[in-house]
Amino acid sequence: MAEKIKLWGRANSANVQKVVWALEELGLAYERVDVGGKFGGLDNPEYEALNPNRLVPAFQDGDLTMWESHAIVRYLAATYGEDKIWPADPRQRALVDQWTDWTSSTFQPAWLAIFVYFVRTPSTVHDAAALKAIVDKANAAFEIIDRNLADKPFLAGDTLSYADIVAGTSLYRWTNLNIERPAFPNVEAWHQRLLARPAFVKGVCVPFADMLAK
Ligand SMILES: N[C@@H](CCC(=O)N[C@@H](CS)C(=O)NCC(=O)O)C(=O)O
Repeated sequence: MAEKIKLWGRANSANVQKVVWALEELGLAYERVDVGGKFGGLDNPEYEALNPNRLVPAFQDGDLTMWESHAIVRYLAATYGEDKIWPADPRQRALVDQWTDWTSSTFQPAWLAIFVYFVRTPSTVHDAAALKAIVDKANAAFEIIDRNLADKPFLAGDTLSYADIVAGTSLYRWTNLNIERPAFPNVEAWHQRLLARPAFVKGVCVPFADMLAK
């Protein structure tokens, strides 16, 4: 029998959450091992052999060992997705890749900067102007998503793709942090659509209060 898929990484890591969501979405059996954050373990030579960056996630499927969350999600989509989260049509696939690459280059750095601010900065020393500058940058990226979703339910079209998985992981934290959020009705409708999916709720809606600076 094939070895079970093994995912290394704490459940409250955004990049691990993408992989959990994809695994759940595809109904795959897997084992997740808590490493990173308060669990430590990333500096062990055994872990470094799985991910030389000493970051989570790391991933194993049989004799395949790999890292980089988006590449892992793409692998799962290609191997087990059939036509589910990995469109076969090259033109549709191009749009999925576009939103996925944009998430890496632009969107994730923008929204994660807000989270990192709350992780590193105790509320007693919050600098309103500095926080606003970070939040404005993230909101500009959310606005691009909002405009895109004006005429479609998911980022690349009519059905959920792995682009929704890598970008939608932002929504739980973004909506649960104490920040000013302009009304983005299409983002909100997308969020509600994702909340109806048990795989999103299990993978992404993971409490994070204990990660924030007091
Ligand atoms: N580009 C990498 C980034 C990985 C990354 O930055 N992981 C963070 C958590 S989201 C990490 O390992 N932090 C150290 C820790 O958890 O202890 C990916 O997408 O897999």
